[in-house]
Amino acid sequence: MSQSQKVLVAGAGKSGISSARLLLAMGGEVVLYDGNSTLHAPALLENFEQGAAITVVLGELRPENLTDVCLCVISPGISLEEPFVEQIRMARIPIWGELQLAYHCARGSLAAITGTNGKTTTTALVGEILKAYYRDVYVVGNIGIPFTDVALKTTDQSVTVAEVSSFQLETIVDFHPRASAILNITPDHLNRHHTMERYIEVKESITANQTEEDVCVLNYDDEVLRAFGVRPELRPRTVFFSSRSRLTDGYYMDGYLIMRAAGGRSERLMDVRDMNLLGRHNYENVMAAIAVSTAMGVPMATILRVVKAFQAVEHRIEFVLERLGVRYYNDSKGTNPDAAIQAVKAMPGPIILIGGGYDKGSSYDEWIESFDGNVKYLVLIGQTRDKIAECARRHGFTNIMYAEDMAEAVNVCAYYAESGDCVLLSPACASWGMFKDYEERGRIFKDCVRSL
Ligand code: UMA
Repeated sequence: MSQSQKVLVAGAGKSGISSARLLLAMGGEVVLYDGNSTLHAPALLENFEQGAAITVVLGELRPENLTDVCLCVISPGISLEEPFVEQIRMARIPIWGELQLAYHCARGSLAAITGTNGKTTTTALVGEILKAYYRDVYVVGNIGIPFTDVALKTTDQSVTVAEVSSFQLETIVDFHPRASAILNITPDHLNRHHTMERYIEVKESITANQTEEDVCVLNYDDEVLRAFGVRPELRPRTVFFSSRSRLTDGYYMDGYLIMRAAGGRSERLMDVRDMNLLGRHNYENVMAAIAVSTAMGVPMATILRVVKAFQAVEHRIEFVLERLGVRYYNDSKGTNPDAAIQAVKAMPGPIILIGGGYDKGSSYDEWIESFDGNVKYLVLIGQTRDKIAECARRHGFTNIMYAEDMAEAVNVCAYYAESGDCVLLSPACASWGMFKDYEERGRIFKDCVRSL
């Protein structure tokens, strides 16, 4: 990036601020654009040094804002179908995602983890494993710390693990991880990607620039990924994991044991009862983390030691507290029906469930079916309340209550819960509309629970 280069950064959230800082640090000039005209430009500028070569444009992007712009770095939350993106394309300005910019500027080796669910837990676990073996480790991406935040700190010796969303993958160019993982693909974000085919294609593009020397870790139990793993044009070496089938090569479960197989010979790695994570989906996350960490050069003894000590990440089936014999769990990261199904299945007792939120165009049928007699009451909040209630009634589930906010929802749950029950926040919906993000939703839930 040279002094003369002017870059339009689209989106003034975490990714945009961090991209702008990186570009400025490299000597570039930045136009920071956000479609939300109610943002406050002076407050945004406080994120930068005084006199930095940055201007803020809010609301409408005008043609003159694109004068001399040679690149657009777009935030993951912005759809490529936004009208201003067409303006940028017409001006023949290349579009990179924030992830691509970070990759372009970063050094060292990289592991990248995607999938509809489990990617935050798997990324955090791989991060802990890498930290136990390497000195200079960064854990970044969709997990909450933009990769652009640390890109300039990385060195040839550093190791980075990135949680990568489909939104970020839409705008990669030469993004090339040494190890990639696709944990599973179930319907999500269809309001953005429109079809399942397109969503799958975007997820699979994590391997687009990998070579024969790289590794791609895939879930054998996911039909789409099983077929993808044996496609002749897939260049990286495939490593499968399975919680349902005995594999001749890869990682699989034999009862409670995680096994590693190579050339038809199997060895026992660990007993899942020796770790703190609950549920089959977590055993899958652990197998994926073992496979990725192995591909990143960490010895098995180190990997297993860290796996056994690892605790659930915040907001993902996170145990909050026990009160009057009722256990409270925060699964605010259950932002789609599939993730929420996993949380329902992982609960150790009858459930009083808080669900609902922003409508991403999901279908809730499978989620409601997964209740399977284990959910006593469903307390609904947010925009999707009516849609979920209607779906639940169609499936014969009628123990439904509405709450106006999280405090009311938690109070209703506490009132109906009996000793031995679990109160679970696992909304199956995004948080937008009622909360800034799923983290805020989870924290508010925990605060309400603690003040019961
Ligand atoms: N904006 C526009 N025009 C639009 C849409 C948004 O200008 O059409 C502006 C908004 O006004 C806002 C800014 O863009 O000011 C927000 O940008 P963003 O939505 O990209 O959010 P960031 O704060 O940059 O956070 C992003 C990720 N958000 C999304 O992908 C929606 C965060 O993932 C991620 O942690 C962060 O970068 C750091 O890498 C969150 C997420 O919800 C957790 N991810 C989705 C998920 O996990 O399901 C993919």
